[in-house]
Parts: sequence; structure tokens; C-alpha cells
Amino acid sequence: MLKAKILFVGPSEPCVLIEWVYEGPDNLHFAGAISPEEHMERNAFNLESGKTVLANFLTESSDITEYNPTQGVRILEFENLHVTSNNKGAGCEFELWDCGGDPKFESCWPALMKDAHGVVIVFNADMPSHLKELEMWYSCFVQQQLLQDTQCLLIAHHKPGSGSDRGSLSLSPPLNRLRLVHSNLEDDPEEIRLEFIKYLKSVVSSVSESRDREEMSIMT
Ligand SMILES: Nc1nc2c(ncn2[C@@H]2O[C@H](COP(=O)(O)OP(=O)(O)OP(=O)(O)O)[C@@H](O)[C@H]2O)c(=O)[nH]1
Ligand SMILES: [Mg+2]
Repeated sequence: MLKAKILFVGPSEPCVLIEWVYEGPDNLHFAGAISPEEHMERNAFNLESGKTVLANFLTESSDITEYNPTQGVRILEFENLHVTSNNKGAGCEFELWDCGGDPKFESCWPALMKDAHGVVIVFNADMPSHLKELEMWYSCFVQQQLLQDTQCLLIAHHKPGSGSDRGSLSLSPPLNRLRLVHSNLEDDPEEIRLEFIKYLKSVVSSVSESRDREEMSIMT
């Protein structure tokens, strides 16, 4: 049975250590790092792209509402009845590798990329810094791995309350050659589910085609 490995990658700002100093009465000084309240605020500012939330939704895994930075990678296995590996209806299994976006995991990337069949880059369209980073993720995970553009999907994830302005997002080459879809789990969750199935189908057909080509070259 065909088994396809799909990576979920994309930016997530590292947890900045905010040093604060409070000068109290009698010249008392307090100093500290990021407080729990600030951590909550940081969440509201949408610094992460939403890879884990989307990965859980698309593989029907548990819902996570509290932010828990992915440490390295989580691997979610799933099957999708709508996606078969050939026209006789043979099944196909998937592994979704939900990668942590913090740059501190960069040293793990080569191991994560190995033998991937597809790369989904998730970003938050409201964050200008995410848009600037997209090209780096594409170059590193797709171009340098010699994957086809059809094996890559860009997902502009819209968190609740972040506004769903889609029109203003225009990407420059080479990113504008890629398939770009929007996800908004609150307003229209089925839209991204259908788009993801379409993407899985295109990955499976390119994997099957390259296997067929390999088999033909062995026989001839
Ligand atoms: N309710 C809701 N919350 C969301 C959604 N997307 C993101 N969030 C919130 O944003 C937080 C961060 O999202 P994650 O999916 O964990 O982010 P990530 O891209 O996996 O981050 P890293 O693992 O650090 O790379 C979540 O824990 C949620 O609190 C969404 O569609 N709905
Ligand atoms: Mg995560």
C-alpha cells in the first residue's frame, strides 16, 4: 500500500524573553521574564501560524485550544477514504508530520525533510513577518529537496477574530506559482477539508507516476 509523508511547516516566533524592571517605593527593584498574562497576550497577537490546530482538525485528532509549542515534530497517521492510490481503489496511508516552527529546531530539519512527498506551508496572513519568511520555507523544504511545485500547498490560516480579508494577499514569484488556499475553521471549516483532499490526491498521483517511471526504467 502506498504511504505518503506530508510535512506541515511554517513560521512561529520564538518565545521572546521580555525582561521587565519595576521600580517600587523605597527604591525597591523587581526584575523578571515574561509573565503568564503576557504569555496569554502573546497568543492573542497571533505569533504562531496554526499548524498544530489545522493538523488536528484535518486528521480528526483531538482539539487543542491552549497553545503548546510543538517540540521538534508530532507524527499523525491517517487514512482518507476519498483518496486512493490508483483507479482500482487501492487505499493510501498518510503520515502528517506537524513540525515545530521555532527556529531553534532548524538542526532537525534535514531529518524531517527526508523522503517527504509533500510540504504544506502554513502561515498567518495577518503577520507581515510570516509573509517575509515564506520564501525561506519554500526554498528550504521544496526547492532544495527537488520537489515539484504541485507537491507544495500554501495555507493562509485565519485565526478566530483575525479578520478574513483574502483579497489583499498577493505573493511575488516564485511563491505565486504555488497553490494558495485559505483556512478559517470558524467560518468555513469544510472549505479547507475539501482543499486538503484535493491536495492529497495530487500528491498521490505524482508519487504513483514517479513510481511507475522508476519501475519502467528498471524493466527496460
Ligand atoms: N480557536 C482557534 N484557535 C486557534 C486557531 N488557530 C490557532 N489558534 C490558537 O493559536 C495557538 C497556536 O496555534 P498552533 O497550531 O499550536 O501553532 P503552531 O503553528 O503549531 O506553533 P508551533 O508548534 O510553535 O510551530 C493555538 O493553541 C490556539 O490557541 C483556530 O483556528 N481556532
Ligand atoms: Mg505546533
